[in-house]
Amino acid sequence: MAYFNSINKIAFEGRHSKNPLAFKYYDAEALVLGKKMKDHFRFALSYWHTLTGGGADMFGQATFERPWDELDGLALAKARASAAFELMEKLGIEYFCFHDLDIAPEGNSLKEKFENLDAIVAHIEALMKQTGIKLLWGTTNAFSHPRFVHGAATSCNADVFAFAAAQVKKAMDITLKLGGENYVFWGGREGYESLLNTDMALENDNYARFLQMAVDYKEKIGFTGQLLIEPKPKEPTKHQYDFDAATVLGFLRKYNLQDHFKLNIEANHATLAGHTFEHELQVSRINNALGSIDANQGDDHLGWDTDQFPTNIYNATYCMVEVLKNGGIAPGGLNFDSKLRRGSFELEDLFIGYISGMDTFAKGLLAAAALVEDGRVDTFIKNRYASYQSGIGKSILDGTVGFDELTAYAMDNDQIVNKSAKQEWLETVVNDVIYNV
Ligand code: XLS
Ligand code: CA
Ligand code: CA
Repeated sequence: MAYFNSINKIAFEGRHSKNPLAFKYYDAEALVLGKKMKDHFRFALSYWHTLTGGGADMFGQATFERPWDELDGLALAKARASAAFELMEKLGIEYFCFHDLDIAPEGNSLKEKFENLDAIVAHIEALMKQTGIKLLWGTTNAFSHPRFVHGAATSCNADVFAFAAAQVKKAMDITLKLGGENYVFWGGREGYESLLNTDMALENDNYARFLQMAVDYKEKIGFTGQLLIEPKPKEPTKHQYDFDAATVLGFLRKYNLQDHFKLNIEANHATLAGHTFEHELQVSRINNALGSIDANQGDDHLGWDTDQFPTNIYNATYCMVEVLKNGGIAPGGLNFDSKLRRGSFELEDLFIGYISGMDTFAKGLLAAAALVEDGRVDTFIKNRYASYQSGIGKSILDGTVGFDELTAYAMDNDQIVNKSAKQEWLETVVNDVIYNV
């Protein structure tokens, strides 16, 4: 059964098109720096916002009008899966990602939950075969149900730790069965509200124990995909353990897990942490840990995780500069961890949201490629550090001097001359490039 009958496959019509249901910049097969646009991104649909989100917020009920909402149980789950694949095919999106809870009903026991998952996975597998659409990553929702009130792997209750482990095991099995290329851990409720009731050291150790079990299980079942951790600083808990990229990298190194995990960086999680998106991407990249990207944006005037479809071309440009410098994002991708505003409740708004996000990133990719080719920014950065290419700077890099030698050098060179950082000029270079692509 088709759900979007009035909407045809979305075509690329070029930048002068005024058709809301057409791409203006995203031309999947077009080559950028010798690679197809679609392969730069590996765009993925996020199942939770797109299929299960209804637009409810803490003050009001769901508003979205969805034809599958008449159904419930497994029939609803199957209808949503069929709708997801129709949507992806029409948008030309080749990957999807999901939480276990997004695709199948919870049931009344763990056994029932697993049975529901098996039933729906068979349906999804058939849709994947039929369409050629692939799984970017699977994950587990270990944060919504009341049992996770105190966390999952960091819960004070060992029964919850065990339940979460069973859930992750099953979700990893499914990810393997569906040929998923990554498996994501987002900390959900792994954090705390008050130290008055929290043993932080034990919670941290347990979180590491849990992740080590996931690594062991991955090896046991022969899952060769990438394991990813997604940093987020707050929401739902006040102090999330996976605060930002640097915190997660420090945690992984403390527990000797750094060779097994890369990072899934989300745009608005970066801004909630007080960083820019590109900061988080670059911290990951220079630590050889950039694994995948959740592409969305927050609202400049709201301090929470609004998960909006990305429209900010500067952010998309800086993001794609990082992706290009990373040599691409595969086996990760760019998933739209984005949802519609509550007032955008019509079915076609789903298409408009994705088109807008894909066009924003396409424009960002073109600008990023132009910026790299233009070379003015990279050349400026290189020259800014020229003092390390010879003389005393080179000795510092070579490790041939210490405080004594540097003091002797500084005695004769204490009249320091610095040069301007030229930020305003560099910002006009970026504008110049963006305006002209
Ligand atoms: C929540 C996270 C979540 C993860 C997957 O803020 O973004 O959606 O991506 O659990
Ligand atoms: Ca996310
Ligand atoms: Ca988010």
